[in-house]
Amino acid sequence: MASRPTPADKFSFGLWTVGWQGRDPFGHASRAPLDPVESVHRLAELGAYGVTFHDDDLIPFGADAATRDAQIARFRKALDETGLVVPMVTTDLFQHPVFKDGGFTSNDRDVRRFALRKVLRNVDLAAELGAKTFVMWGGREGGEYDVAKDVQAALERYREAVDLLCQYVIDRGYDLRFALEPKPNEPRGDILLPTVGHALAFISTLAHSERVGLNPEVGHEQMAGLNFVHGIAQALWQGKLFHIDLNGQRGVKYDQDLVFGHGDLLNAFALVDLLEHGGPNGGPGYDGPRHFDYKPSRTEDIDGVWVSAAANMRTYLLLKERVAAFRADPEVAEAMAASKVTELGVPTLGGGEGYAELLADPAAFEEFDADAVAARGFGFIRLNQLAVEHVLGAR
Ligand code: 3MF
Ligand code: MG
Ligand code: MG
Repeated sequence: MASRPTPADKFSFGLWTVGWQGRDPFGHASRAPLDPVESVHRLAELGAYGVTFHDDDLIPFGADAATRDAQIARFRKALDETGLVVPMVTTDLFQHPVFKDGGFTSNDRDVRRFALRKVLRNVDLAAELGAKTFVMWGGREGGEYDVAKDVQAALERYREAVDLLCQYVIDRGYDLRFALEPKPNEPRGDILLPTVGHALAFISTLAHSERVGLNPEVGHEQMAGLNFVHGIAQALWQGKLFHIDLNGQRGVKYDQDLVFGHGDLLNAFALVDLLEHGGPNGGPGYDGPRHFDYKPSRTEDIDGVWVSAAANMRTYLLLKERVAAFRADPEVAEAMAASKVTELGVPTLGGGEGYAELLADPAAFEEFDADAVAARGFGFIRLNQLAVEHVLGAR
């Protein structure tokens, strides 16, 4: 059975996750507010190593300087008492109605200038607290009406904002990178940079693209019907997995923010395998924070909140254990070879070969027996069943 989480596991939580009061579009809050100081202590007791936050999770929007300083001081004291670190900070550009048409891409220029000032202020706080990643989820960047948003101009404004923020961080000498968080919809009908792929393409246009990567979230890609493991594999392959939001989602529907593994468990198994071990042909894994961005369902009381926080970490550790057993199973190794999973790691061209040599190789074409090769099965189902049996603890 999986061991208890420890700081070495690098589990982190957003203040807004355990602190969610259960307010949804159809119902009032079902839980009392939670003091961030209490959250820090409880998360540390449960074995987390880090805590993250939006500015407004800690400091009420519009608070005066004295209130802001006092809140930060209380939070810092809790960090010192528990040893919890702040690996990531983010800015709330979605709750206040001033951002109802977005922050960086609002049609209203004054709002865009205010949004940038809000983020710049929070970037300073992130650097002060030692965060290495600054996440930007543009939840309100988007629209409902195609004729009301010039998407090309919005992308120009988005790039203008990210370029400015990068320049600021470079000029201040902060050891901080940005991670964009794609999401297809909710709260906007359509959000800009809706998927990992869109965000990667956007990043390639930036002035300081090396400083900008991704913070993909399990449920966000799954809301778009996409395979999260494929998205993460590509982000890793491009050196862009700067951070990750782990949670659970059951298919293409509203944003559920379930506990990690409480959605597509087999995909979660493959995800933990990829993060922990990298690809089976030596592709990179991930050593950053295992950050949970979930919501303790509205049905739970405060005890249920802490049960759910522990459940995220325990599920991850159980999957990590199951994945290790899968990787160590000789039958799995044999099935992977039989399925040619490892043959995909072999370059298609031989050393020194180019198109001329390929054209001159009769085995590649003239003598290639397509029908005979087509008759061979790949054995993927046997391999997948071995994975299922490891997940179920049957092997
Ligand atoms: C919404 C999210 C966001 C982001 C957060 C971090 C409120 O679906 O996932 O959580 O993760 O803003 O930047
Ligand atoms: Mg989310
Ligand atoms: Mg998220």
